[in-house]
Amino acid sequence: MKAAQEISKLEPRRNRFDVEQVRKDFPILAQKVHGKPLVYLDNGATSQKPRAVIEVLNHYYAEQNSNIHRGVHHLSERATAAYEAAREKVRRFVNARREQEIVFVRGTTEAINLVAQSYGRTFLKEGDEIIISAMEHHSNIVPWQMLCEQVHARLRVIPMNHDGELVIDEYRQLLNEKTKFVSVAHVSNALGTIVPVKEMVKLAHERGVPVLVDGAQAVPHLKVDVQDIGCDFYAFSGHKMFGPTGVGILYGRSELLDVMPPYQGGGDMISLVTFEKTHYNVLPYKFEAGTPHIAGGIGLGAAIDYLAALHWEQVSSHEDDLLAYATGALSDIEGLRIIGNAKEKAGVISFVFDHLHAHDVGTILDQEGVAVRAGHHCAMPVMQRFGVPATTRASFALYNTREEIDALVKAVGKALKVFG
Ligand code: C6P
Repeated sequence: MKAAQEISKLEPRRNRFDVEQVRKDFPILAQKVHGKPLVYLDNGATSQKPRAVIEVLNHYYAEQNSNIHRGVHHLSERATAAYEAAREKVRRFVNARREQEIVFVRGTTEAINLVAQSYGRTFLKEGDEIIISAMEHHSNIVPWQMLCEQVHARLRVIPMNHDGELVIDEYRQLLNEKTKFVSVAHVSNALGTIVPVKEMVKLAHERGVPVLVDGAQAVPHLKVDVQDIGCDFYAFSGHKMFGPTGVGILYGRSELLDVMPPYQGGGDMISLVTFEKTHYNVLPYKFEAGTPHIAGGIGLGAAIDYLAALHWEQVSSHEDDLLAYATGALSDIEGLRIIGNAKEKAGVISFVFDHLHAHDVGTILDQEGVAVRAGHHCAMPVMQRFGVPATTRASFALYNTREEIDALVKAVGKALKVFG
């Protein structure tokens, strides 16, 4: 394979996506770390924020700050309108049928816990089975294990092959009359695998089994259409798609949300409270107890506006180019092994060296200004499947460049020199 720098010279960019212009929208990227230009390749953990989002957050606190759904005064009405406008932006972003199907939560983790506790505790019972996959993040394992303990259900796991792809035939075998729920990631955070969720939903629905898709790593990379996927629930976090931390979304089909009890009790999720009985609010407020992350919701709306102004096809082809370029360049390094070689992948590359710990690699990379994640990526079973304690993970976003991948490759070379 050609060296990274050679590929860079030989193959001009295939699209007209102006990445330098995009980079100017993200002020944090201009800084130096340890005297080197920051190369931020830890987007799977959290993405950076465009100025448009930062300004909306500032503006909210400087000009609009007020509680929502409660006040009769001007500021409260403005804050409520901005928050509800953000809900509509999210609805359009994932193509949900109605705003009532968009529940603001803290993030993917809370969304999955909500479904496990509300739907799961109501509709699952002893002997029932829940299917997840071998590539799940802990957030899509532990809530189901907790539910299994509570209702005495059983967790079944779809295996994956050595490339990090789910074995769909095994999934078919696992689906049976005891299956009462399926919950799978759309994109693996540790491997980058894009999972054929539409096909998997179809197979589950043939048996009347509802499906939750964990979209945490999908929304920054793929055009998500919940109606096309056909899933019953779709969970994601704002902070991985250029929005603020502390806010995320649970999309749920209203037919299911309607029959689910609230997850938490408190203000805003009620229509009438007496000491004898409480009547719950309508959707989606039934699931939104307490004062929400108002600025976060509005900021997430701004992140969606930002993405909507870009051409999705160009963003996709830029990210595909980065992934192909990085895969080629890293594969050239002697002793480096990429974990996760699925045919369909989003912008994530996990790699290991047999005699070098991922944390040591990550530390040297940091000295070179290159930010990656090293560890188990909250997906310990994935590490166990591949027999490694940890990987070094580079995860890309739309503002990354081939030059940054060259810097990554150079820094990995330095780590190899340092640790012999
Ligand atoms: N993965 C990573 O570095 P929260 O923390 O709720 O925003 O997202 C949880 C989560 C759920 N599912 C998947 C597939 C994820 O990747 C994550 C978060 C980060 O890979 C932080 S551990």
